[in-house]
Amino acid sequence: MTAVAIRHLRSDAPEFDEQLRRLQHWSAETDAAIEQRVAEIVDDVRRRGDAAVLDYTARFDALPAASVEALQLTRDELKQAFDTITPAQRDALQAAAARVRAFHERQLEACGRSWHYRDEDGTLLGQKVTPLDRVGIYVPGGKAAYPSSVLMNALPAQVAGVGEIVMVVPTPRGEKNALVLAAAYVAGVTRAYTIGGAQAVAALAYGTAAVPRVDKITGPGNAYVASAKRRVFGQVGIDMIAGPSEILVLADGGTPADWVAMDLFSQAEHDELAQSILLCPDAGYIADVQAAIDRLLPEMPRRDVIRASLEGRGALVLTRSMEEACEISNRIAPEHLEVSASEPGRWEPLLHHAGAIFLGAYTSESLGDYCAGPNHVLPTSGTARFSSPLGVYDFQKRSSLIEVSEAGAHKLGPIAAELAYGEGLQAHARAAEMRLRKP
Ligand code: HSO
Ligand code: ZN
Repeated sequence: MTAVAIRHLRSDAPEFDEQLRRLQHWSAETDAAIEQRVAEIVDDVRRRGDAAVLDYTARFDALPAASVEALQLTRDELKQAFDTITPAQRDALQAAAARVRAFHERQLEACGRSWHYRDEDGTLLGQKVTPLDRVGIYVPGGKAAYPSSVLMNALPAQVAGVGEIVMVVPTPRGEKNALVLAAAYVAGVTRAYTIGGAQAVAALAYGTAAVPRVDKITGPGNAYVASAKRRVFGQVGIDMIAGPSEILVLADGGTPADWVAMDLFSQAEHDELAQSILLCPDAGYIADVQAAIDRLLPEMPRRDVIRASLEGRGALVLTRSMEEACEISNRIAPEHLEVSASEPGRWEPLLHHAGAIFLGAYTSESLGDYCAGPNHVLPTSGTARFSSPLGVYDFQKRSSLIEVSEAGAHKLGPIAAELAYGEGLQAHARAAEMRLRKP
């Protein structure tokens, strides 16, 4: 097997900035034909409801059914799937779920609670936090059907107190993925449908006789699903639209090179378009990682995907220093950032943009994907500059609370009236002024 032709870059090269810019670029699979097709499907489901869902499910998933109800799975059926998987799988799912749940319960306490205060006039001001009534979770079929993603989407919704969690999962020819259904059981999914694609997104967004209308749709999907989510946004909330997975490893040269090579593989194996980057100030160590990559790759069942990803979008970058590596990492704003260094706490304060930061040689990104506790649904493609991991807060909304006392009305009335007259809005002004007098 030939050596992996991953790029070797140096941050002191004059062309480095341009190389970095090109590395970050990738083009989403959006084309006008997909957009057009999705628009037709969404409209059709909106108009014809279940009949349209049945037509597309028969056509695209080779899954004919007499009714959409017949494609529904109840909690009992999810439980049956849970009972068919191995005891080791059951234990692992439950252990992962317990840790992910515990983490999100902390998140609820830290930033998901209602609050209020009273000002000096006794006026109450605050924020009331309410869970969404009903959410839809899209789970892809085929090669990207990850039970771990079922946990990561459903558990924060459950912890937030969402009333009903509805899962859709395309199930070609009716061949169910027992691990996905078992994860749904463990994570508190209320009901599931074996439907997928744009038709499932539309059914959740608008509701049909059989599928209840939800308030928000989360979860990854292919180009059709992403396009459908964009199209129904506004009718319902959506989460982010995720790009290919990314890992950036910032290494000081002290971690075994095999560990770092395998961490780079672990995101590369997701997708040919996934991105794995190493930043390191030690040229000798970079050579060790290249050697480890070449030695380990032949052992990997997904070596073709890994090679395509590393050669297409990967890079081993020699930096002038760890400080500079941190600065470059901030420019990239990766989804996953590993600080594989002996003193990770020294570098962490310099790191401002990343979906998740993994500190120290023992913290493999893969532990975060499954069971450390934090969510693995993270901002990609540099969007960590302005967005956050999926969390309890994505399944809540806030209402402002205002209760003005009589003294408060006396203080605020003249201010509001002055501004209202300035805007030419008499009713606003008078509503405030009327409260300056006793009724
Ligand atoms: N690393 C992926 C999530 C995942 N990994 C699921 C394994 N299974 C998100 O970027
Ligand atoms: Zn992963």
